Amino acid sequence: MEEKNFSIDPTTEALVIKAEKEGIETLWDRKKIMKTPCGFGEEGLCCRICAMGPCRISPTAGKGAQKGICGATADVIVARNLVRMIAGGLATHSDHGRDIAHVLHMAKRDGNYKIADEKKLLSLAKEWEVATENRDIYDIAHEVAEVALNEFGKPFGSLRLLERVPEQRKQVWDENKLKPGAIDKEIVTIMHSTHIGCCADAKDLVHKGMRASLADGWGGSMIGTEFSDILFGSPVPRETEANLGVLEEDQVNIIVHGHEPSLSEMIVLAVEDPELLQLAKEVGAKGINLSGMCCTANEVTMRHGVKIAGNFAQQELAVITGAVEAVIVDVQCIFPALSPLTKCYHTKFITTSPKAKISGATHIEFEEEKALASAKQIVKEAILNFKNRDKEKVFIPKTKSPAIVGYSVESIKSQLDKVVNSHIDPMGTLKPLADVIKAGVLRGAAGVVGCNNPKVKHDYGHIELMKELIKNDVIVVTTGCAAQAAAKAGLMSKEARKFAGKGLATVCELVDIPPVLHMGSCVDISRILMLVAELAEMLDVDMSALPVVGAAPEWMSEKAVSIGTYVVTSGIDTWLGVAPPVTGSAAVVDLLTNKAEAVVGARFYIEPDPYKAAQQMIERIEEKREALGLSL
Ligand code: NFS
Ligand code: SF4
Repeated sequence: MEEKNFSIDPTTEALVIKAEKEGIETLWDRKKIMKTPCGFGEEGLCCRICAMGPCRISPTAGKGAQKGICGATADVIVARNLVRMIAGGLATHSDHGRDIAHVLHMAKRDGNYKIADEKKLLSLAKEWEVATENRDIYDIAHEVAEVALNEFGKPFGSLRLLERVPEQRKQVWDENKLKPGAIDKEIVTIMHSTHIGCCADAKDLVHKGMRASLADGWGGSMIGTEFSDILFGSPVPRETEANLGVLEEDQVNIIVHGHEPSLSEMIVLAVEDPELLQLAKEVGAKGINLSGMCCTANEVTMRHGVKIAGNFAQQELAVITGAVEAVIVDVQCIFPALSPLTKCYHTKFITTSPKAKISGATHIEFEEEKALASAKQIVKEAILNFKNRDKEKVFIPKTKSPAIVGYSVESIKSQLDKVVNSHIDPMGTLKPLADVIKAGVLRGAAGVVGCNNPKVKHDYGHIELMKELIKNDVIVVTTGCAAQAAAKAGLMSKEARKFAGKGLATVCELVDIPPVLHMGSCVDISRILMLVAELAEMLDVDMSALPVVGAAPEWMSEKAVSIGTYVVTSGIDTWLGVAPPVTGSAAVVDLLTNKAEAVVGARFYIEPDPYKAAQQMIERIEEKREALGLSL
């Protein structure tokens, strides 16, 4: 058998071998069949925007087609394709935010959805000037939800959450006309401007993309995070376990996969239902074992400690264990491949969102008004499926790692309170973090986020980069599938201090945190933005001056393009481990990896080697420290 070399995760290799024996394909097989990706597409040089085309521009200057039939140049085609990716990512994240706002809008004291964090709701009400005196908390919630829902389509003005941005950054955006309007409008503007015969200026297109991206990070995503916290509670540190070894041989295994916590929160409640537990016993199972994949896993692990089955590249492998009774999905990052795959096993593949029906799956529409009843029905299906499990086909790898998750900005502050002398310093701030950065005990901070992508060895990009950074006293915060990679690799356990440099290890000891902090799902990168914003205010500098960097070593989705862009536009340098499809235009590459810095104080770096990327990130951090006059 040929040697497997596409993952550093031992469960992945073991299950791919099982799949091969059973004649089952995985993403790596399909990748092989795909052979080399289309060169035009890879460089962003293929345009399918109108039916005169498709047009493809020769990547060699002076040879072959240099323009589309309409005359669009490589620069224009590449820029249009790129900003359409941003619009796609922005649409996805912000539609998630909107859905959660709708859930808050229908929250009721005696309903399925209640308010879990009143304090956060009241502070948001104050921020948005919603009256709170002598009002029922649910009335306040509904009005706050309405205000949020209006952010998507308001005809005038910029987004309310931009008020959270430090003054210096606001000025940068004002001066460069980067403040986004209504969230939906930003998406529509991109779709309009990239229509045949509309905007044909690469620089202006990229500018539109940057502006729109801010409506993701400081708009839709932030609404998603805030409202999820209000409804389901702001995360606090808690213990969990990660990797496919969390599946249990003698229990009904249910996996929630997708993104919006409105579904998974109800499943969390449903699996604790005494009647359903009884039913599980009746079918011969010892219990119901819930675990998660992708961002849904992040949402429920942050708030309930639900175990993490794996990240994006492992979704098929979970089914291949033969031990999963149901994979319950809502939206985003769900392989259509799960549909035929689950048919080879006994696994029920249940779609729940009208936005994501998948042919071959069982669709049980999740009706928010009767959320818990819908969730119970879905769980019941899974339990009844236990009897169909073929014991001969079951193989659950033993591998799993303990992890501490749940680092919202609030919980990071309360951890930091452990080292505050309350007679001198205020409690509940980031000051201790700012102090150790100033003193050089920590050199800086890095956000390592994003997906898995078979162009990179599974989890290798994330883990090697994180290890290099923490070894060099750079604290790492993470979300999404990168966070799950870290949890699986043991970087979120207290023992992981042994991988940290002396300074970081000391901080971890004193503050009682792991060196890599799980901050949630991808919409929760808004938490990272708030963390950086508050740190900038604390040090009274612009966000771009901080010794803070970002990276997406294994990114693949349009959402990631939008994220990377809003992170850079927010003044934070960002390293990509996979090149985006822009290399067909030297001008666009120059805008992103060079010229952006003069405008927003940050730029993209493309570096597939995690060691080199770490080195560059550390150098950049040291440059920023020097410019700030911080201790060397
Ligand atoms: Ni983020 Fe979450 Fe994972 Fe990538 Fe997909 S789950 S929103 S897009 S693959 S990190
Ligand atoms: Fe070709 Fe222009 Fe149509 Fe694109 S918009 S397909 S470049 S003619």
